[in-house]
Amino acid sequence: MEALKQKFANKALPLYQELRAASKEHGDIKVDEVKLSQVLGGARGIKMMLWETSQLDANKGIRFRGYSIPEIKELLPSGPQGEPLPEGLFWLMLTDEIPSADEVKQLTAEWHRRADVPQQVFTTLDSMPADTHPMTQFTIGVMAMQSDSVFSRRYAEGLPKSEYWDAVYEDSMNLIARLPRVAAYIYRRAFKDGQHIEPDTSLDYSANYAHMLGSDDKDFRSLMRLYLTIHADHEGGNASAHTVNLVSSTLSDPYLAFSAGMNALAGPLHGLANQEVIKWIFEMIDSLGTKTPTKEQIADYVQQTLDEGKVIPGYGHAVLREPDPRFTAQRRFAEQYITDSDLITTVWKIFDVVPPILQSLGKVKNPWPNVDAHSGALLVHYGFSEFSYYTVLFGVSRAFGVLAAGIWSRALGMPLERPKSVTSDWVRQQLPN
Ligand code: AMX
Repeated sequence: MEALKQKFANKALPLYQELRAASKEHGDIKVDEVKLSQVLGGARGIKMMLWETSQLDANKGIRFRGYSIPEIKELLPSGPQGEPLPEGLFWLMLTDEIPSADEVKQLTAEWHRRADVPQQVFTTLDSMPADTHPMTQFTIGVMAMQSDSVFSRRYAEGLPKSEYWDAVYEDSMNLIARLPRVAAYIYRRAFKDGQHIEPDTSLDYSANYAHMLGSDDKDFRSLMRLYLTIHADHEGGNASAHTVNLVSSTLSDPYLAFSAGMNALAGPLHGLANQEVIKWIFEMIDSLGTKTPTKEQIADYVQQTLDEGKVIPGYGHAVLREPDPRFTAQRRFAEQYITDSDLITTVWKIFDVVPPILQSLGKVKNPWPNVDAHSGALLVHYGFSEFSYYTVLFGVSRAFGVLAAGIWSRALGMPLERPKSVTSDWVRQQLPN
């Protein structure tokens, strides 16, 4: 058994016993109360699922196994310019241990070994119009691999419950390994006349993905390492993670569950916001006729967007109540690597202008930027201006978190997820006369 799988098994199996005992002996402990406003308000804040890999603090942002993004950047094995390798984050999420550089190297090699994409994926993608939205191609590409699922095959053969996690681990490792090839294939067929680039197995996961997209720029490789690390997980309640959790709780295999989650990520209030942000900025620049808008011009454009009944993409969050540390990490990256971008300067001006305007509306709970407010401008800087592709990058990264969490869920014996719904008649009956 490879080292990562063994380490995971050593951690997970005792925890399974511990949580079962806790549920049996202390199952009546109350952990939450649900208000009507939560039932009618998208279930915000209701504690109702176990998610081992990360936890989100409203003010401090995401913690991966307790580590903040600056700590992750400091502690995880990194690429040549110091940006963390997402391989290390995956290891941490599965084992609760910071891996050594050598362990991360082994994981990179393991993923290269598993990275062969079945021909039917390319055939399926090639049968669709090249201008099909890249996120649609992505979920279809993932679904085209489902017939390879180790979990589905072994389940049909009578897999015992105690071994579910093992088969889910195999599928998750294969899926993560294959995603860059599938995702790069979609990019090249949609935007580069189908001129595909073969993988380079001498590179780490992120650099190889960047290479297959068409860039061997060393700074872009670093950006990809950072990007794939910081987008990987955001606890379990967000729409894509929760979808994966819900679907996999039915014992749908990781291919089915992950592609379901990607359909949630493809919504404009969630992962599609990264495309919406840059689209909105380009429209603003077009409409103002300048690439260097002033703060006053930006403020007027923000007001116009709000007057049209639209949201300001990249701002606000269902949980966060401070600027997203993932935004800040991207800003730091830009400060370090990029000196001459009007677009990035505009992103920073928007950051100065938008929060007070949203605050003045009196209803927006979080006026601060989220992860999506910055990423597009960085990608455009390195030549990737095809913004309809951006959510696919997010999706490749999100696989690390949701699939690691999925392995945990099966190892911990999590049951079918099935919360309770109510009708409006029921709601009326609760109200005072
Ligand atoms: N611009 C304008 N209005 C906003 C707003 C924004 N960026 N963010 C919130 N609001 C509005 C809401 O639409 C809602 O208005 P309503 O009462 O008239 O319907 C009101 O403020 C209260 O909303 P909230 O409680 O602050 O936010 P929420 O938890 O319901 O929604 C989110 C969170 C992210 C969907 C919302 O902030 C939003 O639409 N932001 C813009 C889209 C975006 O950037 N999404 C990406 C989020 C991160 C991610 O998942 N990748």
